[in-house]
Amino acid sequence: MSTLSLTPICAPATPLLPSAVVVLRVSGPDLSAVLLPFVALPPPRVASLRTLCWGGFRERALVLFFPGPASYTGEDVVEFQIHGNPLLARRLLQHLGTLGVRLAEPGEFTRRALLNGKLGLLEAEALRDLVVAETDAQIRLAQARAGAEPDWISEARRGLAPWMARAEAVVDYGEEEGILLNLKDLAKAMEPFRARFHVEQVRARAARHLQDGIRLALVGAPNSGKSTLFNALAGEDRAIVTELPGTTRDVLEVRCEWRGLPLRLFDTAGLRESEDPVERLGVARVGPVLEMVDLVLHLIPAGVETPDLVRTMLVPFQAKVLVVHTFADLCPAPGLAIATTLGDLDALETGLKERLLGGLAPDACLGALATGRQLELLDELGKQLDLLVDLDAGCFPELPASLLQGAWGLLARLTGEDRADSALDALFGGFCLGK
Ligand SMILES: Nc1nc2c(ncn2[C@@H]2O[C@H](COP(=O)(O)OP(=O)(O)O)[C@@H](O)[C@H]2O)c(=O)[nH]1
Ligand SMILES: [Mg+2]
Repeated sequence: MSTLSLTPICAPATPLLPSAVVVLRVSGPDLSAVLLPFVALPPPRVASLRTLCWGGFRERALVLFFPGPASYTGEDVVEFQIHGNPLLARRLLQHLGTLGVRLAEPGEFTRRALLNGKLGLLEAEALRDLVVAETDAQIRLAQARAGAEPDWISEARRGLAPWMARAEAVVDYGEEEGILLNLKDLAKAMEPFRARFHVEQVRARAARHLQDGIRLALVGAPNSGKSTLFNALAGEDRAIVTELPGTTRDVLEVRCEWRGLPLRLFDTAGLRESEDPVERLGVARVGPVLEMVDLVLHLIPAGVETPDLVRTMLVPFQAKVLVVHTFADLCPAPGLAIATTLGDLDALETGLKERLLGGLAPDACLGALATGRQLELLDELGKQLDLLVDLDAGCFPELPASLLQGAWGLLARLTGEDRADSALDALFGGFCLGK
């Protein structure tokens, strides 16, 4: 493994807050020489006490040295564990600057690890999600993705390679050599991969909802039970509930986990024509919420007609509307019906899981792809394979060759082997400093 020779970088690996210990991390080539004027590095991987002297400070610190390539970044890595004073930490970082060690950009340690082949793009994306996970399930999902590349990706690569070679040979020498590509055999060979990609698409959609959290808007006419449901799902009394219509006038937001679903809930003002300027402002705020959420729960009290205003407002969002009949304790209702004040919300749980997780149990999503980038590429792969399996017998030989190449390229983009800077920039922009 060859490491790229880059400027040494440093960053706090722990938050800079008054605390027991702050860890500062340095990565770069040949750190023994770079840091020599400041500290004699201890033997590899042995935590050792050193007295660090600079700028009038005398700090007893624990120092760890991980020589490259057996380190997180693949370069030499040094960790300083100092007393948890944020100012002291900043002063030490400044001092490292005088030794030619610059402050790292967000995610730069992991970026170097990736460039040095210590981890793949899928793994790096999983690490980012692990760091920001807010629920147990999100941590488990991110951890399951942080291991080796999924089997089905390597299997698809192995399966595609010989066909790609054959299809290209047909394009290059087909006529002279009389080589032909049997499209039926090709379709037969591709079918298992196509089937697997489609399974992975379903799993990835569900995993993405679980990993990112689900943005859910509660919408409907006044007094349809929105705020009551909001409080019930959040497990706390956040929104004011009254029998008076028009109580909720602003958008309320809460993050919670409800029956295993990580939710970001939005309670909204009841939709109706109103003379009250404050209520009108509240209604005007519903539109942008409808735009940004993953799913809209349209609450309709059982046995009550939906007002035209509500119907009209929801038309552009039909694809993400789920109708929920409320007050099922007072009146029988068709379809998804709940009685919030009685705590009867089972139908909602089933409906949400069916709609958002495709009926999969959260554990069935472990190890699935889960980011928007991954999902987009997976959808493209699915389409590419659909085309390959359905090729017309009379098609030009260039077509299967280019479809196979396309699929191959998509797999490379998925795992980051194409080293596209745009994907890396997007990813590491979302990292924290020192990771
Ligand atoms: N019986 C019954 N009453 C409910 C139910 N959901 C809400 N309510 C009551 O209906 C009234 C209006 O509810 P609220 O949540 O403020 O409606 P919103 O205007 O849509 O936010 C309150 O008095 C609630 O206690 C339900 O499922 N059954
Ligand atoms: Mg309300």
